[in-house]
Amino acid sequence: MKKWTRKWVVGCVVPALLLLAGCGGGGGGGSASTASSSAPASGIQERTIKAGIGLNEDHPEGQGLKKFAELVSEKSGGKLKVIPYYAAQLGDDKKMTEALQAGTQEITIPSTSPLVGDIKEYAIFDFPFVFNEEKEAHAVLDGPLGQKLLEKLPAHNLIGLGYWENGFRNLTNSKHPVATAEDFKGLKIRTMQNQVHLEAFSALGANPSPMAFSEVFSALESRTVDGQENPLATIKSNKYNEVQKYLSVTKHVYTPFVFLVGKKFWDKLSPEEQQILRDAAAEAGKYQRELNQTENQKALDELKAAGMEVNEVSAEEKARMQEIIKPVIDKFAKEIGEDLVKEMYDEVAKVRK
Ligand code: TK8
Repeated sequence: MKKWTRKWVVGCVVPALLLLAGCGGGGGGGSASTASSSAPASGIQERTIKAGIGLNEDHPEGQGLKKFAELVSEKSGGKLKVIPYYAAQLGDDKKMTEALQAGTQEITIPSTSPLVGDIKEYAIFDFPFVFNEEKEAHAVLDGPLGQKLLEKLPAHNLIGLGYWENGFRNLTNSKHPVATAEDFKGLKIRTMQNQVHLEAFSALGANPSPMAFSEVFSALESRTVDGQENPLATIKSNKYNEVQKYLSVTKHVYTPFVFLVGKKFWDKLSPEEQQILRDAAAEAGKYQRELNQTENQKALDELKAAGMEVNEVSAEEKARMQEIIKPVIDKFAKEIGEDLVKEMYDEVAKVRK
């Protein structure tokens, strides 16, 4: 009895606002005992939220995360404190996602590509040459298909609050410009840990080597691999120009970021707290995408100025690359579900009309 009283005092009387919000309801002590173990009915508690990403603070993803932290603080009257960790300080995409599932980290914003081992449907965003412009990708991600994929996440102990942007990926390497399908031959290219990327680069005759993101710079520097592929702002932010000579504007695939919250943590939040995180992720995401597009445009000139040799890739050559990769894509489309793949192409066609 004594114990129960102490718990009640700590849980309800001390945070006076919570007394009204979470523990009120006329004398039944029941709601007090649920406050620490499961979702409170309402109210905002003091919480510290660890949010880690793979990219640097100066990258649009880092700036978006910073904005998210500010918005959450604002909306919660300073009670919810998001602590951002940049540059894979807490680990790479896969490791941080596992930490969310285990409940030892609250938020991460990884590329969808390394999640495909768990959630195979995300592989549709690894198909090369599906999107030509950002707005086509956004239509798919923000529409019913993107939503459907977010709904797969809770079964994996994750909650998805929407998609941020890494963007169109381009190839860099230390050997020669890549302008034709044949130019891939023999190049040792670091890819994300993703089967579609692996098989697509193999089909082009390259020698792909899957690797976590934080290992890429030193692998390029030591020439363990010849090249890598990432969006321009990411190439710039991670200073790959210091260890790579050639930048080929392949725009071969658009890969998104997915905003993830650990379900174990999410289930402890009140509906008000959940709404704050939802709203802040959407608002900061809009800001992040806009900034990302500006940065991607600026980065090309900056990388040239930094000494990279840049070449464009013609539409004809891209079509040839697409043709070579087609058997790989057909195979994965079967595995993922051809309806889902068709839904994606239909949505893109709608935007193009
Ligand atoms: C950052 C990664 C990265 C991705 C990669 O955490 O691994 O190449 O493009 O941006 O998600």
